[in-house]
Amino acid sequence: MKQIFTYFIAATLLFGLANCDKETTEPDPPAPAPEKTLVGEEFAIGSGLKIQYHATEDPFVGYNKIYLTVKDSVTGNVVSGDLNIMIMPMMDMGMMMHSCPTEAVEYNSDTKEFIGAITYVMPSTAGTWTITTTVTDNGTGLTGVAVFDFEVVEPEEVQLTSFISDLDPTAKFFISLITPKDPQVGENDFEIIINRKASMMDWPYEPYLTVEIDPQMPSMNHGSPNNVNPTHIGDGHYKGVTNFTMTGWWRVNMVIKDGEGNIIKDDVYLDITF
Ligand SMILES: [Cu+2]
Repeated sequence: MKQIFTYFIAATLLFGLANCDKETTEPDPPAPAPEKTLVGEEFAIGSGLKIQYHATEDPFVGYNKIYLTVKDSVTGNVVSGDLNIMIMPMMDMGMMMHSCPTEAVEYNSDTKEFIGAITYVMPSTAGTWTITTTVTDNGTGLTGVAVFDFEVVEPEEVQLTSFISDLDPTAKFFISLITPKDPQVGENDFEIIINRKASMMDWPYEPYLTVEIDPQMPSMNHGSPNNVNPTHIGDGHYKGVTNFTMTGWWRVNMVIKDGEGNIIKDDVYLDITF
């Protein structure tokens, strides 16, 4: 009898612990993915296809993730076949034309979308943006070109900053904010992409830099502990952690060093207010 009772106690304890464990490890529900809206829809002349350009925000100066859906221009059915898509943004400023940084479009078989990125470097108030999208259907061998033109706006809070190297007046860099987009009090993933303007048409990403961050609240004259300097994670993306200890206006100050550790700029920043 005593033995059975002991088992009973043990079972109760185990059950209790298991229950307790279950309660405390229940994960927070994931934040809902931002809603995507249709930015534009154009026929890819010559291919029998049309392309829809979706984004979670209206096109803005900064790093824009883009989601392209390809449809049969007659039936309207989503085409998920073997396609290649190239994007070429161009800004016509009257006296001159230039492109901007892009990320190669890749197919996501789960969502049947072609996902890439464009970093618009200027708003449409300075000229006209056109995004030439070339789609090749590897099945039929047909190629078509769709041209998008829409407004690119300056966001309320700057998402892209540029600077010229203190060591090389010909080297111009662009830093774009990727996250946080929806900052919270506490530690936030801080991700940026850095590109160099090699020419009007060539804007490669920069993988060899060192970035040191120092978030400050200028209005209250304090910083925060436990920040992690962003390090290169691939394709010019640098990821670290910013700790925002309260809501308000934060200035993430950055010191940028070259591959040898020489400071190329020590007064760059991105403001994040929430
Ligand atoms: Cu321009």
